Amino acid sequence: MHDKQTYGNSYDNTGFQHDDSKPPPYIPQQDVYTNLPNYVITPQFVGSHPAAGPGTPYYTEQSRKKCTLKFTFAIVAFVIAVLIAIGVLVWYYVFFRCFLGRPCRVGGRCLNRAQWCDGVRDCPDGEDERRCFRLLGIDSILGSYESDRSTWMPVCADGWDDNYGREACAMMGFNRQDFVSYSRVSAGSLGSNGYLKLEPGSNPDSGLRSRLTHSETCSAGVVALTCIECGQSLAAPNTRIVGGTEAVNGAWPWQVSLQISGQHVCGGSIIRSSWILSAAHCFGRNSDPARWRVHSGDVSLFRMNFESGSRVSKIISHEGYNSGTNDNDIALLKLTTPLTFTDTRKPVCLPNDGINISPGHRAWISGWGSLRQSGPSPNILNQAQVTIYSRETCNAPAVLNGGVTRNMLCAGELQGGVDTCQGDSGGPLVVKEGNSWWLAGDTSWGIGCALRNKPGVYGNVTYFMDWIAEQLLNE
Ligand code: 4AZ
Repeated sequence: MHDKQTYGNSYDNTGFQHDDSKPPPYIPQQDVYTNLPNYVITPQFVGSHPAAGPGTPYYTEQSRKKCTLKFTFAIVAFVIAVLIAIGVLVWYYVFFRCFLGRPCRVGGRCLNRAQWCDGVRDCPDGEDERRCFRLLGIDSILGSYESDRSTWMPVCADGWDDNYGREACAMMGFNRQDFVSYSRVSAGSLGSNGYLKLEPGSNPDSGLRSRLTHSETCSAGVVALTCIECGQSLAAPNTRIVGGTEAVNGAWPWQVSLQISGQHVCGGSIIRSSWILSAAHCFGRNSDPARWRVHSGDVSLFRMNFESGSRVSKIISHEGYNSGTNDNDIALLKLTTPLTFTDTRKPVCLPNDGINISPGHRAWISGWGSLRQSGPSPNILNQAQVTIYSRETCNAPAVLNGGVTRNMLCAGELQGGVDTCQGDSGGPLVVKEGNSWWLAGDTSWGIGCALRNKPGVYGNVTYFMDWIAEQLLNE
């Protein structure tokens, strides 16, 4: 965590090619093959024309016809090859792999859209009935995917109870034991296209999704769910602080220290009692779960290291992580034994759809990373407030020069002086919306630390929500 402005050397950004390093554009030569006068000698005939004898011209009417024929044949062959390639691609994506959405084939054909989230398991692994529920906005309103209309709709609270709530939460990858409660709230504009409502008298043994049918009206408000108590801080600062300051216990209770042989290596965030979210690049060289310990529940590394920490049973790095570009820099750690939550050890909320993480929004970063580039690291957790910038701002040539992809989020202070640094990686970037703190990013990369015009880059957690749900559901 940086608390001071430094103007050290910066790394070259290799994620972008200047135009002048690209090959020049292809400029077609006009009429190279057509309209050739008879006496022009084309290279393939020089000295090798079979009809050419002493005193005879190299180029004859016959050879000109032959040449045109060859050329026509080449064009036809090329067009056929392109058509075959297009045909293979269409077959591969439409019928074999399924181009969009839930990739599953039934009877050799890609599953029809109307069969997603219709309550019937069509795919062998039930892929078509996964990700059919999600939470919307700061109220965590339950939404379900309506395949007939290809849209998400709020669930009406008519006939709802806690057991349905628990089931919906479990289908989104939450633990049933973590379920807190459901409440009824006003749908507002969310209900403008109608609702999904429990059908009275539907078979209680069939899946929840198959019991929901479309309805234009809803008399009891819509369902809001607290699937886990999350994002509650005892002592988060509420004043603006420039540069880093020391955090107090309970301010960021989701912050963990990921260690190897008693040494802090990376940060991470508690998202469930058995799951830590961190950055994939932390595990490039150290992918063996047995080497890692997860320390939590205190701002002091020294005090935490009196205890042995939690063991890790599995490390899931994003399969699309690219160490060259830092694309998809996210990982999940499964703990051998679930954590017991306390005032200083609690999960952060994962971002619901519709949580405001837009440019200009203020966010907080925390970590035990170095206090300046190549500088010392603190024993006490540091915290700082940063501004979220748009991808356009960050991708400007003078800033991060095109290195920020859709699955990254960029935040800091353009004037420099506040930033994450080495050792903060994997740790949280959080925003407060409503009464809760939401995990917007995981610390990923940057050019130096706290340099002017070099904000830090974070994994965009919202972008990875489907990936996260998939990993939690698979376990
Ligand atoms: C690092 O080396 C690192 N300024 C993390 C974040 C930033 C720079 C470096 C962002 O882990």
